[in-house]
Amino acid sequence: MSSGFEIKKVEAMEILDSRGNFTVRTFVTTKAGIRDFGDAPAGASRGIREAVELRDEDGGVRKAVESVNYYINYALHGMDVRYQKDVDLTMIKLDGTENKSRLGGNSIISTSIAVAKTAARALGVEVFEYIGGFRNHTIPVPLLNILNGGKHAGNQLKIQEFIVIPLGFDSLKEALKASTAVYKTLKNLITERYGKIYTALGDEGGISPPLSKTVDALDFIYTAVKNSGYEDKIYLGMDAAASEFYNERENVYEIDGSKKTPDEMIDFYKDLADAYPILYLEDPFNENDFERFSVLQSKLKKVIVTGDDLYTTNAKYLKKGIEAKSTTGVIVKLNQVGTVTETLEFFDLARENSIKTVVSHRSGETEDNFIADMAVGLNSDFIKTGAPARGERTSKYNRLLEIEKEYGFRYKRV
Ligand code: 2PG
Ligand code: MG
Repeated sequence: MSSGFEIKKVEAMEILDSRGNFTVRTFVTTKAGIRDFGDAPAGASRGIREAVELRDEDGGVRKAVESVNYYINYALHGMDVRYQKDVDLTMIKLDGTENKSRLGGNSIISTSIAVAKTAARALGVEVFEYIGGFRNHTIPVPLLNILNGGKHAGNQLKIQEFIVIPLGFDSLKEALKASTAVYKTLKNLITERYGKIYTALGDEGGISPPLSKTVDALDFIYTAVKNSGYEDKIYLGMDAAASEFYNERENVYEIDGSKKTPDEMIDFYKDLADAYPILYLEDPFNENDFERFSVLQSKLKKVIVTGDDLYTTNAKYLKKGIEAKSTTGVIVKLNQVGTVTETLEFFDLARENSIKTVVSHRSGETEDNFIADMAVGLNSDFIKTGAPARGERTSKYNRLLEIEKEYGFRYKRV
């Protein structure tokens, strides 16, 4: 008997991402004619254990589109969109590789997201409700990357992201009001010192001034926080993305004009955490050094040391991190592992172990706001989705504002 929830067609196309690269958008249509889409985002500072993004020689994603249109479309035909796990396992099996390199992580994740959104639409519920079920819903605290360095910028800063964290507000709207005030104050401070040209926006909407030292960036941001009057409510964070400046041959980190041993890096972070109200530190070491993460976490008890490239949203590696007590936070990125089902498994494992969750965008994004619904649905602690600027970032913030206004969920306390 046909229920109408069965998949009639899975079809992909090439669309543009926020860096002007092509990426995959996949549409799923049910027999009842319900249709929705999912997009594959793209990282620049990728972890070595991530699902493989299938790319053509000329940078396009036609091969990935073909994966969807032929193999995936055929394999999922007639399956029920409400059976997300079956759908995802079918794609995993069809791919047959450890890192989804045959069909492509981008083909699989865009389909997986499209299936989830189509199921919600077919059931007539919001995407966050569909994902969350009985979980409490709250609006996650945003980690706003307002100053860019590393691979996302053209300056000399080695740390990739300088983040502000608005805590203790009554709503996301209030939190964003305060954060945008800091963002604008920071822009003014940079304009005064270096000129307006350096307030042009980087990949994630942060500014990228001509700074070269980590403390200088923190100084500017902290001054902006104080000048805006939010010293008691806005904290700081960083994503070092340290694999990008790790020199494996010499086992040193090349940062701030010097070479630092892993032990010296521990002191480096400790000094920064003593000098500034740092609450969050992502990927402070290279992606294989589970032990150093845990040494740092044990020394900086108040800081949420967080694994991104360390885990690549893969439960297998998180288990290792839990054993080593590597971090008290995890980044959750759908396209790192490649399916919604595996992402949820990873999320639940983190939750069961009282690890803070950060649902995250990629530096290359589209206007798809699925992660906003996912963060609310899963009751995530944080969402990391860039500066409060550029459409592909604001689409997530605006969806959160819409959910907050419409449903009145409370702003997360962490
Ligand atoms: C990160 C991400 C997103 P990318 O390292 O956390 O901010 O960057 O998407 O380039 O890996
Ligand atoms: Mg990161």
